[in-house]
Amino acid sequence: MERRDFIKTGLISAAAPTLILADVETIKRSRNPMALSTWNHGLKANEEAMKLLLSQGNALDAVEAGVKISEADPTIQSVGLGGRPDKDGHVTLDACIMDSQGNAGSVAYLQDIKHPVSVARKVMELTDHVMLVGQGAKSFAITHGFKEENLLTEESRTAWLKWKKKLGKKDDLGPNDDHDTISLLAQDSIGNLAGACTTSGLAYKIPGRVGDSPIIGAGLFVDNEIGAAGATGRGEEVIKVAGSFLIVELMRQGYAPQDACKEALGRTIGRHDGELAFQIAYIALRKDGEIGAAAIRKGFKYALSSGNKNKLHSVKGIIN
Ligand code: SD4
Repeated sequence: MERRDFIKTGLISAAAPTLILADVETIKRSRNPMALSTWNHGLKANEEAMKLLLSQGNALDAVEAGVKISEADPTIQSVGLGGRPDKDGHVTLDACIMDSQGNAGSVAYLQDIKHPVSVARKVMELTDHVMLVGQGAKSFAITHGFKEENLLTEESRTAWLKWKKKLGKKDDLGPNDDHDTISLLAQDSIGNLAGACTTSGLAYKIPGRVGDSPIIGAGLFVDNEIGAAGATGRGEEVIKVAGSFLIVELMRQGYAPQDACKEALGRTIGRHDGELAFQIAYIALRKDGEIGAAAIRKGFKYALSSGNKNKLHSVKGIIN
């Protein structure tokens, strides 16, 4: 039973049973499946997600299958295999997933497992926890059949070694503007929403650092009544405003998805005087299919797919 059905049933069942039926019908009525994701590689992820969505697959399977394409691609250096490592050369991955029932699973600081999003899904479905980190997450993954493998490709290793050579004694972080985290939001043919977010985090981060991507409400949030939102960019700043949750709540209050994304960015911009040296971008998908996307700085792109269309769109930055 949908949460909304339950609420409706609880509130008005005695008075107006026909209304309840009508409402269930509205929820179940068929919709145009859609996939919305961050960055250029979102196109391929959407394509995979849409294969499922267009054959009556559910949104949860679609978002998982979609982002797994990015996780498995060694040329995408901010997600999964081939991700840029931390300061010490270790690839550490963060991911989360949410379904239409408000269930959530997440892993952080996971090493040597190519598909953190699938481990996150297992956490959601097989445990009563939401988040596993580090060695615990890895042991859990191995117990559930995930293969241990080296995720540091030669290309990422060479780039890391080059970065290390240039590193000054006081530097703690590497480049922070090289973002490509994938957040993917989808709606299936019965109107249900789901989302996934997966990343190797900031390049050359301090070992142990976890960003927004595996944090429910920061990197991703889904409320099947209202909509879904996902983030990419400087995770610390997304966490501080609970960015994705904020966007869904703003949509609940009546903000259009686009305005909700901008307002969430405004909260961050408002915390900083003058020049912002980092990027954050959000995407949002409202229950009725309207979407929004906004970024602090220029350069952000999102991929939107519905029907047989799958297109990349550029977003103007709010401050440049
Ligand atoms: C993080 N949000 O770990 C991620 C970084 C990112 O593409 O988006 N990279 O903070």
